[in-house]
Amino acid sequence: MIRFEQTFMNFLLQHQEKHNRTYHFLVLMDAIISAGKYIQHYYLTGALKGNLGSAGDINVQGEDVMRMDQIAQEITLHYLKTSGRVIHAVSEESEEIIQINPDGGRYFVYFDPMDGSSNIPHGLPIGFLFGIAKRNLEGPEDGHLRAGKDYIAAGMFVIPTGTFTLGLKDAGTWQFHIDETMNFVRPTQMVLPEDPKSWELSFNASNRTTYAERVQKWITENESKYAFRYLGALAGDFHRLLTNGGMFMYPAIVNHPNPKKNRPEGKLRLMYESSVVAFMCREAGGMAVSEAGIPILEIQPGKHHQRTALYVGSKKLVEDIARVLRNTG
Ligand code: AHM
Ligand code: MG
Repeated sequence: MIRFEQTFMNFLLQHQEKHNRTYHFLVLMDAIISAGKYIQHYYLTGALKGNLGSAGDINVQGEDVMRMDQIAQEITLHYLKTSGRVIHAVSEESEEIIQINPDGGRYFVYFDPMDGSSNIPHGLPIGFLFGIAKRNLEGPEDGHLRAGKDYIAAGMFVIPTGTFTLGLKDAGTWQFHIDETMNFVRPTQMVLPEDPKSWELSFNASNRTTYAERVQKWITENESKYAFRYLGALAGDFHRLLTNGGMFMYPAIVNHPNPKKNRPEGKLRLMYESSVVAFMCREAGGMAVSEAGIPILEIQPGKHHQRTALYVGSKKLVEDIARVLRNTG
């Protein structure tokens, strides 16, 4: 007997039918899945084709190297356009908001097609992160930039690992694995573990002395309780977190010996990095806050490439550091 696995598309179709939703979201997700698979293919074959170098390099065939992040951007925009469902997109790879289908579209997509770029030359995991919001169907659409709480879904591919994770509004966070036929299959609901024994802490330790004193103090008091892991690609670190629990943080840099290198706003981008993992984390029972200790999902972006500090993970741990950040505990 052949053992068949449920595919992502079948899972989503059932989800849409159960909630009396239209198929527009399926069409959009089909496009995003196609982009994810195509980027995965390019990444896996990249070292041999010479695509993992930096732009300006020449590959072994004597051709100009196209940077992987440019390739991933081109692929994603192609599929978003052909879906016919996207009003406009915001991408880390494009300075401006990208108008796609302002009249007929239904969704806004915020994405980073190649996050964790320092891993690219090594072929190590990177992420394709995306958040989706819907056009205002009741009144006039002002096209404003949405806070994470207004996303209807957010997800990530961990490439080339072959996993795809999607948070659906009020319907959980689900993980899928790529199979031999390049289908994402076997939906598994992700729920952060309550038991701290598997929890891990994840932050760039070399930045540690540049964090606010209260954050440094919190780390000193708490780090010995947990294992430490850091991959340098948010999607990969967050992927571990979803199974093991704990906290990933990219705090504000406020005490750098060279003040020009301070990043009081943090490093990660709100719309297509922090809000994306915060959304998936909420749907898996966790939470995320900013340097001010307020929920990431509540932050209304003022500009599309806005940055924020990020503390995301198991509720108890994030609530604990949030009290410190708000100076209330
Ligand atoms: P990128 O968009 O330039 O790749 O930067 C985002 C990445 C995240 O994936 C990762 O968590 C973080 O930056 C790592 O930064 P650092 O090298 O400063 O630790
Ligand atoms: Mg990025």
